[in-house]
Amino acid sequence: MDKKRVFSGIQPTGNTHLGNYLGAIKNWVAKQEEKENFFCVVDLHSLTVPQDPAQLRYETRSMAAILLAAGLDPEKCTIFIQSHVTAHAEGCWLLNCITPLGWLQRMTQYKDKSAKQESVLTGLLDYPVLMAGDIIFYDAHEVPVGEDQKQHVELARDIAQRFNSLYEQEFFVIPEPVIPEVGARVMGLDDPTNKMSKSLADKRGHAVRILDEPKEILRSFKRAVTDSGNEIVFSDDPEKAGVNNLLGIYKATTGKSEADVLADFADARGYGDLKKGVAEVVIEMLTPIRERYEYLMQDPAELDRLLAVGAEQARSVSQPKVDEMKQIMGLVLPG
Ligand code: AQP
Repeated sequence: MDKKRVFSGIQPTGNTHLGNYLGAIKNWVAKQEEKENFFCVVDLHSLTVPQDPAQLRYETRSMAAILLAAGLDPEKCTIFIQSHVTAHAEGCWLLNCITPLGWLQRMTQYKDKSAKQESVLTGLLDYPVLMAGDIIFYDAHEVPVGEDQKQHVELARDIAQRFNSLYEQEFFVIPEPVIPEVGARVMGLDDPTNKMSKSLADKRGHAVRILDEPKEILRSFKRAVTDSGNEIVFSDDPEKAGVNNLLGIYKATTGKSEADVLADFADARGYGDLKKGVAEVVIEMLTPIRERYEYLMQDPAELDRLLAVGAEQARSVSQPKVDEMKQIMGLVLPG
């Protein structure tokens, strides 16, 4: 392997938002030349909370179209749907059998999400093991994710190390999380103390979605929570979390330095100008993606063809790895 291998995934749960784009997708696209990349629409992960089957089918194709529209090129990277490659679910069982339950019960996302649900599915607890397999069955060195997924990648490292140590061999590559310097944690526009989240994206004013029309994007930014002052500065002060979030979005969108960002708003007459300025650069960034997305969605057969090619490429890497793992663990492979 000359190039470093990269694996990352995104759930087809709809409402893909600016946080998903700036924290993950934008960086996947930017680095696709440098590394050997596997990008996965993780539909099995979506099943950890109840889904409407027809909606999930639609969102899965839609997510693939968003990735292509954002600039992922199937000639340069492998794009596929998780459930099309059965090694993920098969290998997950094997990893379940070496992962202590306590490791999963400690996961912050599990604690947060399960606390909000009356009936918690086993899959929600097991989600990080499936995710560990997604990564390590590809011998991925790097996992580009937003800040919220760092703990899960660390767990993937622990699981890989445990397997290597139990079976006394360097079988799995130990992956590293790669967190972007800017955009790693885009906060909700209505509540800048909590991250922008798909499950809240239907709430008025919470998120900007990748597929929102310009008018809607402007409206969402105009509603963004700020503070009672008028100072446009980057700041850790919780009081200024709203302004800090808006400046962070502007910085991640334009790629400018903090000094240049502040210079752009030096003549602003208040937060109204800040919100308008941020909306403008975000609209400019997202409009071509939405237009390409609409074009791609007109030809589902071509999308399915590209995804079938991706699944074949992914299978050729992960299935032999899982087969080898089975053999190491004492299972007899068929004839
Ligand atoms: N607010 C965010 N800022 C930066 N990065 C983010 N990501 C998610 N939210 C933010 C990153 O997006 C990638 C794909 O996300 P996912 O679909 O696997 O994760 P998710 O956690 O289900 O997405 P949400 O929006 O957080 O949905 P909820 O919380 O409603 O389930 C990942 O790399 C993630 O880090």
